[in-house]
Amino acid sequence: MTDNAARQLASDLPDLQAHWMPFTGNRYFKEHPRLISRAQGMYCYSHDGRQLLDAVAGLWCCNAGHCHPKIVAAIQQQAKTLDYSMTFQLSHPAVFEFANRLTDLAPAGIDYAFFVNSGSEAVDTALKMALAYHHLRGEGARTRFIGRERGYHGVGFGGISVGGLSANRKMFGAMLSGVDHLPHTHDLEHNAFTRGQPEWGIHFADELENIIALHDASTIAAVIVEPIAGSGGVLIPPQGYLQRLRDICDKHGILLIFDEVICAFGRTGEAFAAHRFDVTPDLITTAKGLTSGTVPMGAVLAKGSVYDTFMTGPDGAIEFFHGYTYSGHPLAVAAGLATLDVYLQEGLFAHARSMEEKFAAALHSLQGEPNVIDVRNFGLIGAVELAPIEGQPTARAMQIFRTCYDNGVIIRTTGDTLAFSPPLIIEDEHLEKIVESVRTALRAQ
Ligand code: PXG
Repeated sequence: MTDNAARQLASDLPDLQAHWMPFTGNRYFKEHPRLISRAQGMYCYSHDGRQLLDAVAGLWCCNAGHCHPKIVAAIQQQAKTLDYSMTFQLSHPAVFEFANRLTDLAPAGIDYAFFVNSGSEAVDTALKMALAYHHLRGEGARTRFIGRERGYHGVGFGGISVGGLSANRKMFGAMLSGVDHLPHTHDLEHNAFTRGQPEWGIHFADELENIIALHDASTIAAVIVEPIAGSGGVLIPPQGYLQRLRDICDKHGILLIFDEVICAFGRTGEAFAAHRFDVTPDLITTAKGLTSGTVPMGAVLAKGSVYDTFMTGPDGAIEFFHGYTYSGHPLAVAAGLATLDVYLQEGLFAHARSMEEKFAAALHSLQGEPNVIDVRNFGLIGAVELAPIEGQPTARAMQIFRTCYDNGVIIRTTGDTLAFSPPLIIEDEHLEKIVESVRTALRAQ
């Protein structure tokens, strides 16, 4: 038995050794484990009996709150009715219903849903759709993608290639070739402590014209951006920025992909950020809130004009050579249908919208606390950026994360930014507890 195993047995923990944890400092974690054993509504409960208010909805995903009884019941029922059905050349009824319901909810013109199992798969699928779309239209030279600095699009080779976070890219070789990046839109000098969308910064979109001029539009397949960049630090698009990207893409025949893995399903107070910003892309990637985080699932939602381009060729021919064993898995579909019911029947998108001002006011009340250099917000997504400790980037935010955890609140950090994306069921008392816990942690530094 390892030392760890002995210690864990003594404290009723499992042996932590064999699990290679994702995006985690494994050695630190295994010395300082934090395990969540159950969750309900706004709260998680740790292995050692703490009640923890969840200010990040799991990992930006449990939008309906944890263990919602209707979603739980739907999953239980499905598990004993149909565990699995092939979805290649055979299928099951509910997946069609889910696609219809989702596309009804999506912006006008987005009429088709392709199911996958995660955000990363959604991104790779959308990139492949874009390449194939141009190929089918006789423009096979359009093979380049334009992503954005500080963008996060998951961890597949496509996603890290168009993504703009150096740590996620630097050890993984050449990735996809032919990718360029827009500049990110974060500028503290002009926009620090802005509530909602900054007025300054639309010109960042014009950089797309320069990139197009460099490579020529005839070589570019698609531009992919998160409407609000999440993992890269919660970067809110300047006013008019997304529309400008749309206009430039239209002018040059380039597809626009919105990666709404975080932004969809009420995060901005609407079903999709595309609604809230009133800009319709050609493809939307989504996941997370699609099933409120309960069963892994993602989707690519496509404009009719994209789908129609594929619907050619001989009768019976497969139009898109792509799909996953678990595309449209019955359990995920059941969870997704129940999740949509909960969102709509309980008015959670409208509730999120109604909490937006209070959420903004609460976060912005942290302006002036020690080392706070920016606060930004949109919908129920927010960030507090901290001045890094010299020579120790990320350490200050991690310290605040740990103090908040010890005080019963789970927040998320990205770099030296604290990120907030609470379940949409949040009420005043939760908001107050989150902000006071962060305030206390900031003052205790
Ligand atoms: N696109 C976006 C915009 C995302 O936020 C993905 C794609 C990938 O989804 P999957 O399901 O493959 O993880 C994401 C995921 C964080 C964090 O701490 C965020 C994500 C994943 C892990 C950590 O900010 N977002």
